Amino acid sequence: MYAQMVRSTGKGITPREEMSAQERAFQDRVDRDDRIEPRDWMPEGYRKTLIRQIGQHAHSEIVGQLPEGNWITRAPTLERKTILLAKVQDEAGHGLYLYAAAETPGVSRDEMTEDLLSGRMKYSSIFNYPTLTWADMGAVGWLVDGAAIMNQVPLQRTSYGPYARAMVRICKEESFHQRQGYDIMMKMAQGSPEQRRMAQDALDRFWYPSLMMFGPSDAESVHSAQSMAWKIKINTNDELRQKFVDQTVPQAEYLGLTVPDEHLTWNEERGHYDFSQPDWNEFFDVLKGNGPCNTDRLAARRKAWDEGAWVREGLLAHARKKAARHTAAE
Ligand code: BYC
Repeated sequence: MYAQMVRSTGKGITPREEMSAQERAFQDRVDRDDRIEPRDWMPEGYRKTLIRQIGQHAHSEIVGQLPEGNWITRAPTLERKTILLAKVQDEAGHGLYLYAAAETPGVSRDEMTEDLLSGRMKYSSIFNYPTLTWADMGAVGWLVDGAAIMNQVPLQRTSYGPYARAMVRICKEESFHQRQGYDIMMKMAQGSPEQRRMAQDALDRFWYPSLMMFGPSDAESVHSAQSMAWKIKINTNDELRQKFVDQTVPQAEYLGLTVPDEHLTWNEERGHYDFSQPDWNEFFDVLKGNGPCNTDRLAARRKAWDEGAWVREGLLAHARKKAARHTAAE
């Protein structure tokens, strides 16, 4: 019932010789790094990919508030509470910019929400994991926002203008989020033995789900080739995952914590860390709706949607009255 349905239909790139003249001219614009704007002609596949990716991203920001919202009333100090509150509010703002960007290629926010609630649209797998202790607020900021930034900084150069522009502010705010998470981890890692244990436990539980955020391996990624040709995606899933591991392992070492991967080693020849892949069966299972929190997350979104119905109806009634008054005055 709460499945985030796996309905990938990507089939790789349309070869240039099979493109219409209009599609070729569009691809040339993308290749020249022109920005595509909402009123420009675009292939139907490009439009659909934008709605899928930006919409999924918007849903992730909104659902992403839930695991952290859980800790606002439980934050250990007033200062931590205000910081966390500000972060969660930022995520709401990100959701709003992204819904606005996703609407520009021609879908309404209501339709996207209905698609989320019916399981036709996804949100990031990471938010189907619970936040069990205060250290999880550190791990979420450090690892989850860290992974989000790794993915989103290149998206500032994505070919679609409204998406690229939304990313600029989002990335600035995500960078603050990541630092606040790392700051919590530092305090915990330098704290009592119990606090250190909590910090290690949070890293143990969030490490592999964070690696999953970048999506399936390149060999399994159905959309990467076409999305990269259109510059909706700038890097492959595996490239970003590797960059994330390379950046994060020294940060864990600085904290004195151990990344839960016995195969993690620096590969001098490649100039990168070798690391274990996440359990991809678990990833696809979470996408199908079977993660620990899928049911709760969608139930919370459905409740908010249902309880907000009177606001939407009131706004629509007001807009109709205003339009009627305007017409009568003319
Ligand atoms: N979770 O062909 P692929 C955040 C789906 S959180 C769920 O590689 P694509 C935040 C994928 O949609 C991050 N589903 O797909 C942080 C596709 O299924 P559909 C949100 C996933 O799109 C802190 C299928 O698997 N960021 O910002 O080329 C607090 C095959 O995958 C996931 C974004 O959304 C996943 N992890 O690449 C609050 C960034 N991975 O759609 C908020 C923008 C894959 O065909 N998005 N799938 O049914 C992207 O960069 C890309 O969409 C992805 C996936 C890298 C996520």
